[in-house]
Amino acid sequence: MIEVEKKFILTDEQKKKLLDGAEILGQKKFTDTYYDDANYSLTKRDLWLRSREGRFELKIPMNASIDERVTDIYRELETDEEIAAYLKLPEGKAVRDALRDVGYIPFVTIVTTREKYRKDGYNIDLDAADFGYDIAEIEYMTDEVSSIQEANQKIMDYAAAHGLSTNVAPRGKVAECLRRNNPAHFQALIDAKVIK
Ligand code: V4E
Repeated sequence: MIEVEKKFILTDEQKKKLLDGAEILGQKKFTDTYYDDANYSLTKRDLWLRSREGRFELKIPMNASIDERVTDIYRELETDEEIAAYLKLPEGKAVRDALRDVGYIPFVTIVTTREKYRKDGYNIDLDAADFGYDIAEIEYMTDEVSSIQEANQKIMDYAAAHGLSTNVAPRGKVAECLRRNNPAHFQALIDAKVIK
């Protein structure tokens, strides 16, 4: 699947307006552990490998350059086979073992409590991360590359119609956690123009 999403830090008033009339899909709590090697080889290429509740997932960027991007666009690989093939991991081993053998180790673990909503065809997630950071996402999922640009524009228009500023890009949970706890990794991602 391809995910097109935009992050926001909401005021109480913006949250009320955005959720007005939304269908609540539920609340869940999950743990993400992100992996990289000592040179930050994955994240410096904007590749995000994580284990969510024990299942590996890899986000692959489909974005324009950081200065041009208006939303975050990533393709998601969700099977061990796809991830092992993409990362060219040694064959014949469980992904967790193969990752360790080639030097990918955990660099951050975040527990998120997420409220999920649906409104007008969009997924709206309100996340509270365990290190004290709240962030909202408006998200559109597609499996058609041809509908990415349309989704991009629709999210921007939708956000603007709800009084949300679209010319700021708040840091995601991982970026903010690195800023607070791992300045060297954070700076490497800024230098690589992966985050601002
Ligand atoms: C893509 C990315 C990271 C991986 C985590 O992505 P995120 O969407 O924050 O996580 P989450 O929990 O909402 O995943 P979901 O449940 O939606 O699959 S960490 C950093 N990035 C890139 C990134 C970026 N380039 N710019 C900004 C402002 N934030 C994050």
